[in-house]
Amino acid sequence: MRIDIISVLPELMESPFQASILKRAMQKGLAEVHFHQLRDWSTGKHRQIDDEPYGGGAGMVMMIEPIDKCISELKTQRNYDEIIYLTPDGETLTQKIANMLSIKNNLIFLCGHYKGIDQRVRDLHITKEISIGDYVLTGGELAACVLADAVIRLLPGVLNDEQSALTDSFQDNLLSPPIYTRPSEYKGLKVPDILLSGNSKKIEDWQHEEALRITIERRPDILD
Ligand code: 6GU
Repeated sequence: MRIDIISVLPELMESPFQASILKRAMQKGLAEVHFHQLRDWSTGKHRQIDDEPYGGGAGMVMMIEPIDKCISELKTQRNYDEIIYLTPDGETLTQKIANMLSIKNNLIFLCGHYKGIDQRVRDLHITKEISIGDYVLTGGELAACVLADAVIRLLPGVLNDEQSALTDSFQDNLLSPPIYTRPSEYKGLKVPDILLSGNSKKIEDWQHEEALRITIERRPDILD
């Protein structure tokens, strides 16, 4: 998978891809992420990429020209499956959306800033608008990292069997059951006996019941 990320602050997004699982995914050639500095596409004097809104109002609007030039150039190089604008008024990111994107080959993520982008960019190029939750960030960059992480970890070969994405919370509409590791007792706090029983059928039943209990308690909205 290839992800092209367009932003005025690409440096903000470097470290998430330089550690742990995402780093390994890059090194193995399973994913490549390319950053594009939007200002490189400005034709203005001071590499300007925003301007005042028509009709007035507070805040600046990201101009159509630099974004269109950047996306149009990328489109001449390969076919993109989705061109995604990260914006608080987009569709809220879910595991289902991450699963769907993980089977694509080429994606563009466009990070918004200021009051947003000229509507004509959305009409012309954007195929999907995604938010990562009901709160406001200063820009789309952190959201782009969240989305890239959620998608890249699902690519075949990125996780090993132990890290398998199939047992993640949300993947089966259930949150995860409680987990424990050694020691079996710490300051009087004991690991549930069932997990030490060696009876894998009983353990599985217990884990499912606990997952169900926790989901009903915390997130009844995600249950089938
Ligand atoms: Cl994608 N962008 C911004 N600026 N804020 C957000 C967001 C995106 N998702 C949630 N809040």
